[in-house]
Amino acid sequence: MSLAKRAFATVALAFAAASANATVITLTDLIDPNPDVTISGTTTAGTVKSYSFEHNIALKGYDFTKDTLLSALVTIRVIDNVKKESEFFTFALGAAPNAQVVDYRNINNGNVPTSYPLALAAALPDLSADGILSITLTANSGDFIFMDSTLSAQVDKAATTAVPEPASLALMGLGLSALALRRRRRSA
Ligand SMILES: [Ca+2]
Ligand SMILES: [Ca+2]
Ligand SMILES: [Ca+2]
Repeated sequence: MSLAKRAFATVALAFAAASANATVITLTDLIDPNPDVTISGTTTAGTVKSYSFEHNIALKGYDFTKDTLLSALVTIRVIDNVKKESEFFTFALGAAPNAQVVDYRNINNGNVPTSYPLALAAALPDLSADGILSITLTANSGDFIFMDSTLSAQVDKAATTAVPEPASLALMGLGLSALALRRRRRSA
């Protein structure tokens, strides 16, 4: 194999190695209303019956056209330290036909927040499609206070396509012509 051919093969191998490396990363998104939101089954001043918000991992580096969403976990934190009673409430993740709806009964009364970790199952395709997941918290009776929601997603970043940058191509071309020149000189 000529020197030029060997040099070219080495460069080609380097590009192939770079393109084969897919990486799994964790993206997190926090929704933290300030002040916290009181959600109440009986609408009173300063409360809502339902509260909706959106997690968006497209803004955190998820490219829905190329990346693969492997899994996601939403952790919703609430507290019931004002009107302490037994409440009925619903968390709805995603939209039809990929909605994931969970009904709950009673948040512990007191000053310690309660965490609800929800692994995305039915709603995973909703998030995967565009990086956005809408969530609606509803009080059917009683009340509670929504503190914050954290989405943590495992994303397989798409393999970088082997498109060498113009600069690398130019350098490679330069190297090859130098080699060719040397060979010509030597054989002359
Ligand atoms: Ca309660
Ligand atoms: Ca309550
Ligand atoms: Ca908050």
